[in-house]
Amino acid sequence: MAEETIFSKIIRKEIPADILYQDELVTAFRDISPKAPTHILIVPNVLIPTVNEVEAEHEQALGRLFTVARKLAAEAGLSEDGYRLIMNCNRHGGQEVYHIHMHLLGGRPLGPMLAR
Ligand code: DGP
Repeated sequence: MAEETIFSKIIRKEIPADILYQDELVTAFRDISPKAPTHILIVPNVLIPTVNEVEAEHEQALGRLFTVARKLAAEAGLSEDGYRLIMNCNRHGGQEVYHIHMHLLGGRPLGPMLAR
């Protein structure tokens, strides 16, 4: 069994977070340390530690990440100018919380995808 992270507690509303959306598959809440005017995390409710543990049974929840990202981006007024979706994996990817999550970033030009 994978070890739970702070995100499981946020999903269960055991600790506070600015939750913008929740359904039976995913939860979206504002990042505690925003890197852009809009910085939202969209997470599957089921604990999947990294993309390396993704299985076919997760496809519905992981697809929902995108429909919720599209909806929240539109609500934040980001659709036309654009935004960035990021999912980090393990050390080289810069993953800090081992419960996979999609970052939705926008509200300013975000610059090149990667710093050298
Ligand atoms: P990553 O590096 O991809 O694992 O991103 C983890 C993100 O999670 C990072 O941007 C900060 C955010 N984060 C960490 N702990 C908390 C928390 O307790 N609450 C919220 N809202 N965000 C958190």
